[in-house]
Amino acid sequence: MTRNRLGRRQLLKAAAGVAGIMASSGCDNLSRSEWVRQMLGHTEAWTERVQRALTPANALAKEYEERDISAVFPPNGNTHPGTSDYVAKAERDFVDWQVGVTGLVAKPATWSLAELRAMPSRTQITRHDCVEGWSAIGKWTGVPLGDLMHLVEPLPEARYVVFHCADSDDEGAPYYESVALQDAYHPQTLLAYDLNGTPLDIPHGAPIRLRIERQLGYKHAKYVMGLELVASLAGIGGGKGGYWEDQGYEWYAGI
Ligand SMILES: Nc1nc2c(c(=O)[nH]1)N[C@H]1C(S)=C(S)[C@@H](COP(=O)(O)O)O[C@H]1N2
Ligand SMILES: [Mo]
Repeated sequence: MTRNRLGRRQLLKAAAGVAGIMASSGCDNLSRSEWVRQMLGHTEAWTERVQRALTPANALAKEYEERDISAVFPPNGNTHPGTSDYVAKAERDFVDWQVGVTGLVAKPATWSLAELRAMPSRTQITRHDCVEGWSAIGKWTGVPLGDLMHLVEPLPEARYVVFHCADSDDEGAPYYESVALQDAYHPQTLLAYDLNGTPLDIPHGAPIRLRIERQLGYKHAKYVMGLELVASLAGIGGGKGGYWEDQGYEWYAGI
């Protein structure tokens, strides 16, 4: 399929251009730059359409070998939620932490960390790519999000899964993310609780964080406290589907 490959290469070249701008200006400068924000807005729908057309919905991200695992997986963004509630739960190794699924589901459910750990798990060695210009290879273990979706039975009108996180920025805006319900069923989309064979530490998102391996780093929500299924992203946070998306980043951050 030479034509597809060519198209994909051109697409990746265009994406690399945007990533280059992001890397050279840094996330913070980028979010304040109005022209970049507008450019991202224009390319967004196009990017999702083109990428979904070129890549089958269930295509897997590349998986690596044990020997490829990075010696250091740098933490990025918030590295501690810092709330008294989170601190209290962390001190008790999250034994009384729970995550629930609410919103447009037939059977809302809540699980403890022990219950999640008792479910069938998947382990995958993948490369994490951050728009700030670094990447790292890590081994993630967790519950496939699709398994949890089967348990809660999404209603027909549900289109997105929203991840509510424990951390906020300096102005009190909470970190949150969202993905298409379709991508929740991708086999490499996990609620991960182990990194490189040990329980997630606080900098990397304890007790669970999202892994969504065909998307960029900022989609991988850490400190997940609750999931919500919705028909529209309007009315959540700034309405663009995620903390960084509200600052102008693309919602569909496919790689
Ligand atoms: N809750 C929360 N999730 C988050 C972030 C954050 O600041 N808060 N940063 C994102 C970004 S930009 C990246 S690159 C990854 C970093 O994951 P790591 O700290 O495990 O390297 O987490 C993402 N998920
Ligand atoms: Mo990132």
